Amino acid sequence: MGKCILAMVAACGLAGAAGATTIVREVAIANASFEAQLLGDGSYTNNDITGWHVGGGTNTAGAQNPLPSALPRAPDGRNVAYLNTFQLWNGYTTQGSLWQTLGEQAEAGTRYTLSAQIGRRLDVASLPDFVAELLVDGQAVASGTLFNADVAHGTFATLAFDYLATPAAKGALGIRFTSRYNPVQGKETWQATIDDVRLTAAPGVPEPASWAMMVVGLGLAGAALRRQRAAQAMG
Ligand SMILES: [Ca+2]
Repeated sequence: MGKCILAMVAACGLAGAAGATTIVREVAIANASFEAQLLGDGSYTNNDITGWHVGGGTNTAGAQNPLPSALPRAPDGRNVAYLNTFQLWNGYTTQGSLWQTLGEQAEAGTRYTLSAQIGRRLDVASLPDFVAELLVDGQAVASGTLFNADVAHGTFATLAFDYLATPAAKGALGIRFTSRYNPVQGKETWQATIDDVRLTAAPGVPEPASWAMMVVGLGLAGAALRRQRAAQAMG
């Protein structure tokens, strides 16, 4: 009897999960495709991207409209953002960052997925080490990266990672990209380009581990029921 109940409930539960309508929605990001500034072919801004905070020093981050000799085409629109790393004549190293706080609070139980197109220029040696982070109240709660080998010269590749918000995550959502100087690059400029940043939110579904716990729990309940019946039969 216990086994029948267990099988029935587990089947219903799984069917419910599979049949549930998952509502995925976009969380608004200001200037997510970096098109807000009108830039001529090959031109760029220096530490100035509408809707984003930019840091790191001269020529380390900005918006640009790349020439075909740098990148064949932006994945979305004409402009992308760039993050540089390089070493100055005096040995001082620079790395760029751009970030923004979103107008939405983190909600426990929601699964957030951050994605972006990451480009590697034709005329720049390598993609710098960089990290993309999802922030809650200014603190990184999840992060992702792509390495040089992940992005062919002159192309873009998709970076995506997700985060299931915990009840402890309280505060406004935010996004940050930071490039990191790697000593092997010496004095060369390395550059990552970014386009089409997206953040989606969807109701979290139980992880496989949660299903396993539920099934174990039902099994224990079934065993207790069997013991109870056995005791009644004997009495
Ligand atoms: Ca764009």
